[in-house]
Amino acid sequence: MSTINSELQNKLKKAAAVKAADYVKDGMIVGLGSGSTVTMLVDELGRRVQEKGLKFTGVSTSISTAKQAESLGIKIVDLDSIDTIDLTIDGADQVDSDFNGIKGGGGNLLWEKIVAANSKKLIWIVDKSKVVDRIGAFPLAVDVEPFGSHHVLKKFSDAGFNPVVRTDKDGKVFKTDSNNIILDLHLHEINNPDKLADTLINTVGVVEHGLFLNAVNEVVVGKEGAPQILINPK
Ligand code: ABF
Repeated sequence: MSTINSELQNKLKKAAAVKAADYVKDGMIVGLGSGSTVTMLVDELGRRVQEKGLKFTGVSTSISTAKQAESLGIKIVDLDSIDTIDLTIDGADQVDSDFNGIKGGGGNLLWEKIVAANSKKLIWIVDKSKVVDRIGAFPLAVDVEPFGSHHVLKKFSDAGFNPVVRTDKDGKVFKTDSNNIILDLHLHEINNPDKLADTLINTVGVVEHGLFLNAVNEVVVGKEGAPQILINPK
């Protein structure tokens, strides 16, 4: 994983976000992801709503994205009020050459996966540092029901997943928008993501995990020069 300074990273995130905004057309229902890159996307979409009269409906993957979008004049509706989402644009923590990704650094992976599962097309916007040969160096977030979560923690620890209960900046246990907790697995590398995904989702008490396997259709990569569009052939 390449490391870049935060100033350059933000520049590259913004370039990817602005490029992805071009995919949003009048009348679309658009899933809006979470994280700092999507925050830049929503800012750009808000500008186009206000200055160019862009008209679309948003479905948010987090309370914070919904608040930001509505403050910019973007209409947000509940996922259950629509049949399907035309396009979802979200961020990612890592994505590899098999179009497998790790998401959940922001703790919104459950709603992100639900929105993605109800979308005709899924696009991720990342800076070049997120593109890796093999996912796993970024801690893998697992969304866990609080009731009995210590038993899940022990199971993961016994399995060698090095689980850590996520805490917030005040040292309190982090709670998701669904009031669940997050266990971050420090795996360093993931040799068989499909097998790991099966193990995690079949662990009683796990609600969802941050492995998004072969789910994304396109990845817009902010890099020096024009953003690169990676298209998943599968
Ligand atoms: C979100 O985007 C999360 O799934 C992921 O952790 C985050 C990436 O954050 P950022 O864009 O701030 O790097 O969808």
